[in-house]
Amino acid sequence: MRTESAHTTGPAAIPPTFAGEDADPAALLIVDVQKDFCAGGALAVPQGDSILPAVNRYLEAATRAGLVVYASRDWHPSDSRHFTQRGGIWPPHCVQGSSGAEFHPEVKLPASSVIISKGIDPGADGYSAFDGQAPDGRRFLDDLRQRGVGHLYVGGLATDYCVKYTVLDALAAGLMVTVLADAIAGVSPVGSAVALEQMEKRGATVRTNVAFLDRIARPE
Ligand code: VGL
Ligand code: ZN
Repeated sequence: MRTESAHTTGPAAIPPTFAGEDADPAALLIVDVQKDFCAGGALAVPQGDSILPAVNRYLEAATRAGLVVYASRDWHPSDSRHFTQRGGIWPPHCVQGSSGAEFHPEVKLPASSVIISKGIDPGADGYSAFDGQAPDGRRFLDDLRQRGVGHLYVGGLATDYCVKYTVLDALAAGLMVTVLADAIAGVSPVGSAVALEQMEKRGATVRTNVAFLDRIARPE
């Protein structure tokens, strides 16, 4: 009995996937915190501005912990089919190069942030950051893969549209996803509650006050 149990304990008892996934680099993605989605903007999300302090706390904590920081932006051509005058459901917003498309001036994005532009195709809504591209033209998923990112932490606007579609695409791509519940706001309260349920059902973890402390490398 004693000799047999010696064969079943030790390293084999550690779930093989856990250590690997957790050791992968992580990234923070802040979705669409742009002027048009905040108070006074063309498509203001109720309470959109209320997430700004939390977003800044996460940006600071992520930078300290060495996470890659991405910021997506809605970046539509003025003739987008996403807009009401072309048959879509939204008033014009985040038109490429416009003031409303700028990041909110209070968001403290580190200079090293990778900007992901999405909604560029005039024929598509482009809600998901995974429809977007990095400044060098590479798709978001290719950039994540190149950096070996295995875990994406997500905050931003709006819970029931761009955050939701981005999170579902991230899960479909096999990434671990943590939704930062204190750093998101939605267009509709009911839509946002349903969206969070969908994200959790597909495997996302929803958390608040994430400090990324487990990501900070400590000397032995
Ligand atoms: C978004 C509506 C229209 C978003 C973008 O960023 O969630 N919502 N375009
Ligand atoms: Zn849009």
